[in-house]
Amino acid sequence: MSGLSLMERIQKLKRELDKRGLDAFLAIRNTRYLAGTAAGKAVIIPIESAPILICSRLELDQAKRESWIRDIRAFSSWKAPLRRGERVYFREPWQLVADCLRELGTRAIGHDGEKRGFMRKLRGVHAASYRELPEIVLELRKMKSKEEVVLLRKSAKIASRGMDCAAESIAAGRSELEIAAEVEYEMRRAGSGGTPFPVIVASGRNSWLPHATVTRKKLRRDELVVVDLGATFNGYASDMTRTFALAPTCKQLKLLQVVKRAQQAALAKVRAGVKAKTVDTAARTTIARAGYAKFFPHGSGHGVGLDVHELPSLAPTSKDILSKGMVLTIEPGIYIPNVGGARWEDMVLVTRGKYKLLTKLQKMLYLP
Ligand SMILES: [Mn+2]
Repeated sequence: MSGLSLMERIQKLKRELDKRGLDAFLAIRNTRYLAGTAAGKAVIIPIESAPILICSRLELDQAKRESWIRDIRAFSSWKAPLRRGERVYFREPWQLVADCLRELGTRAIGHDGEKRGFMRKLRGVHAASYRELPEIVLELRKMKSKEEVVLLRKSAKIASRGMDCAAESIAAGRSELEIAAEVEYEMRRAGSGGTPFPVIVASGRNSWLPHATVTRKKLRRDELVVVDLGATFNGYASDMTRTFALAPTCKQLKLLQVVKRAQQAALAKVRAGVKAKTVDTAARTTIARAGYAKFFPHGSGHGVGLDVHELPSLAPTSKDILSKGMVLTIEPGIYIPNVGGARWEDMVLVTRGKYKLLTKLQKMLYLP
C-alpha cells in the first residue's frame, strides 16, 4: 500500500475509530497532516459528520485559504473588535474544542497526545472518555502519498544544493558559523521554507558530538567537519549529512571509509518487505567489524515527512517493516573522542524493487 491522500487519511482514520468504538478523533499534534495547513490548533474528526478545524483568530485567514476543511472555527482569548463577517468565539482554545465536542454529542474520543497541557485543560471543562492513540495517525504518516513524495523529493533536492554549497565553502580558517550561514542562504534562495532543525557544522572537537551546535570555531586542515542540514518545502522536511576532511590523518580517513561502507551496506538491504532492524544491523555490523561498535550510539536512520523524525525508526529495537512509499534517511555515524566524528546521511524512497535516492549532489565530494 502506498501513502494516502487527504480524503483517504480521513476515511482510514474513521475506520480505525469505528474499530475501537470511538465517535471522534481529536488531533492537536498532527493538525497539519490532517488539515493541510500549518494554521490550526486542533482538528476534530467526528465519525459521522464533517471535520472541524480550530484555529486562533490570527490564523483564520490562512486556514481558510489553505485547508480543505470548510468548518473552521476561530478563538480569541479576549473580546476584541471584529471585522465585518469575521466569526470568532471569545473562548480559550480548549473551551472552544469542548463546545464543539458537546455540540457533536461525542462521548468516546480518541486523541493524539498531550501538548502543553491542552488535554488536561480540556478534560477539566468537558467530561468524556478520552483515549490517547497517537499510533493511529503515526501509522498513516509512515507511508507517503504521491503528492507527499513530490514535496519530499523537492525538499531533498534543496538540501543537496545546500550540501553542494557547504562543499564549496569549507576551507581552513573559516568559521563553522560562516559555513552554516552560507548553506542556509543557499537553501533559502533555492526555495526552502526554513530549516527543520538548526544546520550543524561541527569541526574538530565538535565533530564527535552527534548533536553539536554551530560555534565561532574556525576550521583546521587536520580536522573532520560534519555538516548535517535540511530544508523544508511546503512543510516537508529533508535531512542530509556529509563529513568533510581537508587533510585527514590515517585514522580519520579510515573512519570516513568505514562510515560510508556502513551506509552502503545498509542501503543494500533497503526494499519493501524488509525489517527496519535488518537495515540497522547491516550498518552496525560493518562498523563493529572495523572495531568501532562502541562509537555508534544512535540508530541507522528514520522516516522523514512533515517532521524530520518520523516512523519508521531504523534502530535495533524497531518492529517496523519497510514498505513501498516510505521515505527514510540512512545515517550511520562514528564518534571517537580526540580523533573525530563522521556521519553520512542520505534520504531514500522505498520502492518495491529497492529504493530511489532523493539526496543527490552535483559537486564531487572528495575523499583525498
Ligand atoms: Mn537524520
